[in-house]
Amino acid sequence: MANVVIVGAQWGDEGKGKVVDIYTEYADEVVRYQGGNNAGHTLVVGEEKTILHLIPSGILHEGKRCVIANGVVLDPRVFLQEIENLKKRGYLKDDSQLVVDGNTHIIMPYHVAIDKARESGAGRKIGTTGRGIGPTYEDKIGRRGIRFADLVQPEVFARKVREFLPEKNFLLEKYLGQAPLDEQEIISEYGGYAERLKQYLGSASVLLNRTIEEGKSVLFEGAQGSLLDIDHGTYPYVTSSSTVAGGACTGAGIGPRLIHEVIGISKAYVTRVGEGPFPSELDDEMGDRLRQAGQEFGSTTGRPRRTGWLDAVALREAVRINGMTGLAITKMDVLNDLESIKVCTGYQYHQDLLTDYPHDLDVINQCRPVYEEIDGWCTDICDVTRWEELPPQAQAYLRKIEELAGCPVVLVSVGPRRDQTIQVK
Ligand code: 2SA
Ligand code: GDP
Ligand code: MG
Repeated sequence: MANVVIVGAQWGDEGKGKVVDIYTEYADEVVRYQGGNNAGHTLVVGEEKTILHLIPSGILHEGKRCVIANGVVLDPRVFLQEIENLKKRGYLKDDSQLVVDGNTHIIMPYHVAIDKARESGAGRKIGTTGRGIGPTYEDKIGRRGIRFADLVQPEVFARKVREFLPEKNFLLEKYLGQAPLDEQEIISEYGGYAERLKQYLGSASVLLNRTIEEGKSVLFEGAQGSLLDIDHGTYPYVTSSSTVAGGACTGAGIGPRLIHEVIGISKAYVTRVGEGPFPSELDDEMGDRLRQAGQEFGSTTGRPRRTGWLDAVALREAVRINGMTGLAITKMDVLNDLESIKVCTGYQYHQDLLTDYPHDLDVINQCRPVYEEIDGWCTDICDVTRWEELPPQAQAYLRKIEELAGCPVVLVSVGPRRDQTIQVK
């Protein structure tokens, strides 16, 4: 019985949805503990593709309880839409399969409006998904948030909207040049959700700790990636939550002693969407080639993702800040046609060779990647299911990643489907 945290080891979109789906088979419960519908987790079962933004990826497995824990920020419109879409397709037959913690903060229409206005204004852009994530976490930390338990009590909800909206409208109107939002419209629209949503109210901490005490297993599904973490990422070009494994404890109300494994997901190359430093970025034909071969477009916004070679400096950082016990390397098949592959082993900063990730933006922006070149395999590996069947060059690349990252590779993914997976013994 192991409780496993799955985290993105890069800047998101590493294939967490696929890997969580595989690990769910061994878990009794699956939990989202941070982020919101900025996430886009893709699962491919047979020929059917599902993209989940908010509901844990375990929902495709009947009988596995899925918990949206306190660390998440939840947009009720998106939540209801996702529930409806799942039900239409025959999933979530039993509503008790889904639980939302009462302390989960609600993404309000003003959060979305503020996020979008800031991103379209003259100031610094982060390249957010425009889903209101940052402004919602700001209000959580500023102690003026509205939580799921408030939302399902219409009077409490209305009181809080009346209390908080004037300040938001002042910001929207006077500073961001946007139309103010109507108090009554928000109260009646969201008030209408209470009836449909209250059945999902529960306590993540109580449920998860009970499940673990019963000897069952819990899987924690991280969203975004380690280098987008609010504390440890490439600040300020980060998301507003704790994306690292430690976030599972505060974000779900469990103690650190209960976590047994931390699996980091990394692509065999790197992508990033949004602004911010990316030392091994390929702004050339090779970058385009990776984007096309890997179909690197945002699962939530459709934005083209920036692409580059695997960055072992950033990966080592991710291994350390998460205390990773294993790495899953995805999208190996995307490199099938390449005669040679580069991996960034250090950064040249003036006279110095840096091997630890620098957190000063001025320093990162002046770093030049130092590469080691490795032979490609020039073979289609999409149907390989055993380590021994991988071409020697692919094995050597994976061993090189292990050595540079300082963490064993436990799983290799060679395509989007469940069966395109190699367990490494
Ligand atoms: P936000 O919206 O406040 O969280 O944006 C802040 C930064 O975090 C990045 N971010 C992401 N990066 C990769 N993937 C994400 N999810 C979607 C996907 C993204 C999409 O699965 O493809 O569809 O565009 C995600 N969510 C947030 C974001 O790009 C900013 O850099
Ligand atoms: P997540 O946010 O980490 O869950 O990742 P996304 O779902 O945003 O993006 C990963 C994309 O890669 C999805 O379209 C997956 O179906 C796809 N994918 C996952 N693993 C593999 C793989 O090994 N090979 C290929 N070609 N695609 C993969
Ligand atoms: Mg994604």
